[in-house]
Amino acid sequence: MATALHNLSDYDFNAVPDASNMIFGIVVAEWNPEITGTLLEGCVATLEKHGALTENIHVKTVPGSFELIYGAHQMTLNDGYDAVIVLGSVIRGETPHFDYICEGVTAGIARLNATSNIPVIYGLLTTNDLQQAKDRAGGKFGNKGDECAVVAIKMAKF
Ligand code: DLZ
Repeated sequence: MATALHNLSDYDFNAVPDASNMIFGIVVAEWNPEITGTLLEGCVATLEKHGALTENIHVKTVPGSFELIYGAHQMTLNDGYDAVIVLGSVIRGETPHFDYICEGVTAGIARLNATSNIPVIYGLLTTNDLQQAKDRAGGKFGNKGDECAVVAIKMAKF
């Protein structure tokens, strides 16, 4: 059955809700720290820009991106969070390890989104080389950490 047609002007796609009453968990991977550190800085700064209180942004580190799944799952079990954000950087190497990690993390986070009561935001950079990662972590293509913060706020309000 066709859905009712709404006016586009009913929606403001650019509006970001106020985050001052929201609590966020961030899980960040220690692999490629130059990249994940910058993702984290951007993410926290953007959450705060939209009103989140510093004490309501809880950061935990995990050794590598594969552990983001476990870390995020633990945070979803904690009643207090409005959204969880995972931040990692996987850089293609000489072995198929890259594909296994990317596919594993992607499937794991997708599954958490389908089974948890809160959204889990996917901030995993998957790049062929370090320069591509830098371009997306505060470089010419912006900072994926900033984007994840805005997505987390919007999804927390969903
Ligand atoms: C093993 C591994 C490799 C080869 N590359 C990366 C990477 O580019 N980025 C990342 O975050 N983690 C990497 N890891 C570590 C795995 O994510 C994981 O920590 C280990 O396989 C142990 O479970």
